[in-house]
Amino acid sequence: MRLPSIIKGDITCVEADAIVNAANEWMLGGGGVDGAIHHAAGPELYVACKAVSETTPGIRCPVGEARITPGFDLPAKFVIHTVGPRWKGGLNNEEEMLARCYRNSLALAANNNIVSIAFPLISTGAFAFPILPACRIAIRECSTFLKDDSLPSEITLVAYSGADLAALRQVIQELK
Ligand code: AR6
Repeated sequence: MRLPSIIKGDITCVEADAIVNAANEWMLGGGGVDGAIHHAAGPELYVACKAVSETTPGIRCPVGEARITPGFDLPAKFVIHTVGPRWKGGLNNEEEMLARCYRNSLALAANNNIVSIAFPLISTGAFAFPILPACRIAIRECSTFLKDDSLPSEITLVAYSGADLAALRQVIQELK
């Protein structure tokens, strides 16, 4: 099984073709990694996000889906915005919705001939998804994508904290 690479750091500094943003359905910025990405990309990112068409009033990216914009001032050429589920106890399809974030982001990357992509741990901050199940889903979905020879062929999971890095490493150990 091919596993995604795991690093600790700030995703806004990662030199991949695309980085993924843990956005919200409005896609107009926020806190956490979303705020950091908008800050590093510069104001053009907000303009590009605002130009994304709305599926229903105010909603540019429903939970589990993904949208792409340029990366502007980021080292990454593209930002793929996805919206994770808010954790509400686990009985509201949260696991499947989180899996869809990874799957749809990777499919959108493939459609844009993206070779390298880096993800933060979607939903594990403000949206309160428990860290270990979130890491299991992230690693499983990335590994599934890496099975065939299709793009993207270089997938990195970026842990922001030491605790998140330890959780990712624990899941890798479980798979060995
Ligand atoms: N690089 C990598 N990972 C980061 C960075 C960074 N610079 N900053 C934070 N993280 P969160 P969510 C990690 O809250 O849970 C926003 O307001 C963080 O430690 O950013 O999906 C949006 O607008 C955590 O592990 O995203 C939405 O409203 C992970 O990124 C909402 O929060 C995700 O934490 C989305 O919540």
